[in-house]
Amino acid sequence: MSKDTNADADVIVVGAGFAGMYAIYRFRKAGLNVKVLEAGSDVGGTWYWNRYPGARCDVPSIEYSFGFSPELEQDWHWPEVFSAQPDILAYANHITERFDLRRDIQFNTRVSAVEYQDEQNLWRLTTETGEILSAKYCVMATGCLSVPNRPHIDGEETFKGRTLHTGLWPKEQVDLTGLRVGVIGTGSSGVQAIPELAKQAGHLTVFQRTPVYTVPANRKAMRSEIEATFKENYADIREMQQKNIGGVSNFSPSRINSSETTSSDKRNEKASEPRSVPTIMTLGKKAIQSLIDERGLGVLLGFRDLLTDPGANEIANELYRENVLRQVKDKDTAEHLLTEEFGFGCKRQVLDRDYYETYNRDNVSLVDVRNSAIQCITETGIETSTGHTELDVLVYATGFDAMTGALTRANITGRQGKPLTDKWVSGPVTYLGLQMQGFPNLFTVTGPGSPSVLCNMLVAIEQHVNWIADCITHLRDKHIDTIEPLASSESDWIQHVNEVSEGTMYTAPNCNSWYLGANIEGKTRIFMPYVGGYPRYKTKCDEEAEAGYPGFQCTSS
Ligand code: NA7
Repeated sequence: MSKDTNADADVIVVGAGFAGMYAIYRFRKAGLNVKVLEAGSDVGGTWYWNRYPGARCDVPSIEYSFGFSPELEQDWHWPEVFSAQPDILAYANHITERFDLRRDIQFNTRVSAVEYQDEQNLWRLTTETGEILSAKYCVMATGCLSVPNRPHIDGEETFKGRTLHTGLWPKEQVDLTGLRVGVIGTGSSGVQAIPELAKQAGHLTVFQRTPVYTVPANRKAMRSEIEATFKENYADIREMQQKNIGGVSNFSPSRINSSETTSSDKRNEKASEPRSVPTIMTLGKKAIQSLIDERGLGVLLGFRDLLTDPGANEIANELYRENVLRQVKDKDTAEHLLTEEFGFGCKRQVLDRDYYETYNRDNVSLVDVRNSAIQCITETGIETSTGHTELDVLVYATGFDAMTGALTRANITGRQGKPLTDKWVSGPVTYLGLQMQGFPNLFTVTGPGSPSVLCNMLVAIEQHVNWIADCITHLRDKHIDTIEPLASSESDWIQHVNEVSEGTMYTAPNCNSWYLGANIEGKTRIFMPYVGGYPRYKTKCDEEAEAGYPGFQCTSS
């Protein structure tokens, strides 16, 4: 119960992924009474739902971890450099126990409406079971990749086999031994799942609409001496994250210098160290091929001009194609696994374990649906324009209604009952990805218009939750009833978000990514995350708070 009103809590948070979990910890610290509503039966969000074989994080675990508790940092052990889903979920559960978060979470509770009550200045949330809860502040911690996209395919309801989605993978073991399995989709989820499914299935057929750019992931176990070095330097790592465009320190134990320099000297050195990284254009194709021979295709990602210089991007594409053609034995399959339609950097970079090698297995076949279009799903499989594939199991690895899906589906209405979907009819409009005009005291964590998915999510989450907690504390201290952005702040910000994305590989006309909403039929094509970099973004948020929120309208009774 809220101390100030008859509401059920001071703040209701929707979602108990990492954002909702940290919100409990941080809001409690700010003296707020918090209640979290979560659709799943436990914590973890993305890592709770995405249990498909091969699911893994593409940010090193030392970095993809919370920085708010130095004790937690020291105590937790990551078994691998890039963690698998079970280890990340174990981390989420550990945090939940350690900070006693469960008592403020109501599980198995899906929110069906989020409505602002003008008269009472309260947010009223209705659950699917008809329960009604209210609070002065509402925080949507609903995740960026939390609404699975399952495209409609004619005849899908007739399929007699089992249907699965990577983003809704069952908790219990799925036994595919000896079965004929089909996978639709070759984004990150498909690419991670395909090698694992191939090991289990009798036969695996991959239905690919668009070839992917993927490079081998780092698959090293966490060595104890390396882990110790990371842990000794955690304060520096966190500071470096704050200065990095993607919220990742890229700290390397080999960069630690002699013991003569003080810790703060080292910090300053590292922060200002110029990166003399050679470019694709200066090194040239032959030298880069030698590097690929030595260290794998992933070296291509180390060159910054890959994303900014079309000439460099073209060289990278050529090298990529040549190397994939060498790896995949069947030349026809290899050709189909490659695209010339768009370059590196348009879509989120995928990291894999044995993706291309998997196509050399006898029990794996590729159907390129660009020239063998899916016509329908039948009782026993998939019918394409070139034939029928018999299947026992069909796996949709078809992604998410990203960034806005969870918000537009929550039936949010603001002042005078105005739906958020009306406001966002031409794409999401927010100020800093944190708030929307017309929706007072409603906050979004890692919302569209913030760095979110282009940043280390745990860094982005901590920054947003801290900002929201400080904002609510300010409102309380100053006896302010409502806060929402000025219309001009929103329009200026959205203009800026669009401007910084222009001319990047992300928004090239031939690029159709989920960043642009292009994977969802009928969704407005607009680049949703903020690509101007985390440090620049954080400075802007800090300036707002320090100046007393001049970009927002506040009201007091
Ligand atoms: P993605 O990256 O959106 O990939 C979805 C895949 O599914 C992609 O290959 C799509 O092809 C394919 N797809 C979608 N609809 C269809 C239909 N109707 N027919 C055939 N193929 C289809 O989602 P992921 O889950 O892999 O990854 C999302 C993010 O999660 C990832 O970037 C990481 O950040 C974690 P398309 O390219 O649209 O032609």
